[in-house]
Amino acid sequence: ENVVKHENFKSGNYDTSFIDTTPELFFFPKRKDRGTKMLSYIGNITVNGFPGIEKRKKPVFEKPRIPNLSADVKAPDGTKQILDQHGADGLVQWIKNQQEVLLTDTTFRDAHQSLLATRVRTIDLKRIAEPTSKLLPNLFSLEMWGGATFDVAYRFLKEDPWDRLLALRTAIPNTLFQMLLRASNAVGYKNYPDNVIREFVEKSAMGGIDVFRIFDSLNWVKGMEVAIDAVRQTGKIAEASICYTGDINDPLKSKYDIQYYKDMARELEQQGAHILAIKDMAGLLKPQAAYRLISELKDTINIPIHLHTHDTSGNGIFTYAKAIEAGVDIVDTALTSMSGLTSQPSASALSYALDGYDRKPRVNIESLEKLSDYWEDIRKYYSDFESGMKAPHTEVYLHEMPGGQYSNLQQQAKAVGLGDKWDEVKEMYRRVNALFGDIVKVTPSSKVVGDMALFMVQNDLTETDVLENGERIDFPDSVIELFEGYLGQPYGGFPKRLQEVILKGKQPITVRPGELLDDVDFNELKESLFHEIGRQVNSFDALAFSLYPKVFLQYIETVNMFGDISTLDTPTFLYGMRLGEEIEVEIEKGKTLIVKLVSIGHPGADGTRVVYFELNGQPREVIIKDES
Ligand code: 3PY
Ligand code: ZN
Repeated sequence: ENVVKHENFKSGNYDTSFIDTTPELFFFPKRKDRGTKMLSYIGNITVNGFPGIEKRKKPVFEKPRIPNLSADVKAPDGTKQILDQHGADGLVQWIKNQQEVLLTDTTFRDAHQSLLATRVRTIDLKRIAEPTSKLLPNLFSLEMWGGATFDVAYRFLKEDPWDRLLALRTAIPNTLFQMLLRASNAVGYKNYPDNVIREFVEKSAMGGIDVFRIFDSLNWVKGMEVAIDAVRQTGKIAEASICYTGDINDPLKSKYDIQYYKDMARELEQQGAHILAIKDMAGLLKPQAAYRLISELKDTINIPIHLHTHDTSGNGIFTYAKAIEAGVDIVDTALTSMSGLTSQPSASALSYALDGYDRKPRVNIESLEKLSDYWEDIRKYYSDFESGMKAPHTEVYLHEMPGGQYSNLQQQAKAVGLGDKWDEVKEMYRRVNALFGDIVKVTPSSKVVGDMALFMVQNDLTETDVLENGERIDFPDSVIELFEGYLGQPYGGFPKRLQEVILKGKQPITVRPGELLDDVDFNELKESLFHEIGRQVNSFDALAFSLYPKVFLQYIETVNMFGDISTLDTPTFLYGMRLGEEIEVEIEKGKTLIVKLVSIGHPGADGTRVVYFELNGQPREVIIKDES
């Protein structure tokens, strides 16, 4: 464990002499009993339940179907080797030479961000990593990191997202790894100092990210400059995005017309983008509009085009088919059991849809189906995080909510007691967008629209109340920050009257927020964090702390209390154990604990219960506070 957590190992800067020349690896901190810590976690979840999961007896799940592949079969070389051998420009040339449309699989990131509130844990990704690498060697990339996964890993899953990156990289040597980077907002919800962005990109590249999909939540190109440059410095792929909103073929939605997209595409190409992404985060790009957009962009720029959509309306495959006809180079799909609705369209469905067409992607249907079986089983673990959407929602064309936000905002609404007013919240989301002057809505700007919608429903406010009595209203912090200019500048500017009532005399900024923010002194930060958490702090921890100090410290606190719970199987992690059940936990390679839940005592006068286990056959007890 110490070896993998060590800085040099994480940065890839090591060789076989690493362990001999790094004696600090052997000064283990005095180890508290790992077994007891883990039992405390299991006991606590068994007695009190997991946040966001309806408390009930742990369901019995089938063993997930993992494709049975011979261990001697090596993963064939793929796009990763092309980048490593021929560099970014070589890879771009290779993309241009492909006749077939290429696929990015999003199952490891956007699919579960969009369907399961980002809750899929590393252990479930790791188990299918090697089969994925062997069965899908023709993918362009695997989107497997970034977006909300980083924050959610620390905040809810209590695991280290960097470990996910390193583990998957080891298991998948042949396919490009792609991440979603919110430009100056990194993987957070606000602008960070420039050196945090540069450091984050550098360390992510070292950890194994090859393709950085960079977007600004207001499509403000200035806000993307630092991130694009930072990625280019690493020799990796800068895939700069235009977030698609509105409808280029609807004269009533003329704010974002075809010219707007062409101008922005040209700007991003000039900024040094290797690939242009059209990031249709809500799934608003209709088939005919896709044909027109891709055709006209192809005539405007020389770099490859990568299209991302969400299937919320049910039109995803049709949109892709038209985009492919117009010459799009790469599209984003998910494995069937994790596709559709707010997620990406299915790779298999697309492949079948293109039967007989010369740009049909080069993927093996049988392989896709086998991997999909695994995800069908895994998805059941996380059923409490599903949005409840059972059929396509064409209403997305009205509220324009990003697929990745849908289940998250719904969770947020439940958390503030508005679970039964979800329809009202969605309608308010649409109205807030209009009030804000029709802005691009994608994290974090979409979160601000969501926060404002919740705020208005909760306080029973209308647009008139806001505009006429806004001086007396305390708006959510995120709304104030947006209107101060701390997320950048929206196309066409902020509505003036609204900005005045929200800012109450404060002056907004119009420069790039990064120009005003002081660099973070990472050495100083590591030093003070070392004192605060009482253990060595590597660059990954320092970055996490600089992005979300509170969340990171809470994560450390949980790890101190319960140890490394990322090794627990997901049903146990989420539901605890059934009486009499026995599980195995591999806490490190070759070291397995056998845990049996024997009985749970009645609550004592102080509200605690004794939970009785057997750990490797020995009786153990933990005392758990019953929160009910
Ligand atoms: C994210 O930023 O997490 C998104 O998925 C935006 O679409
Ligand atoms: Zn998306």
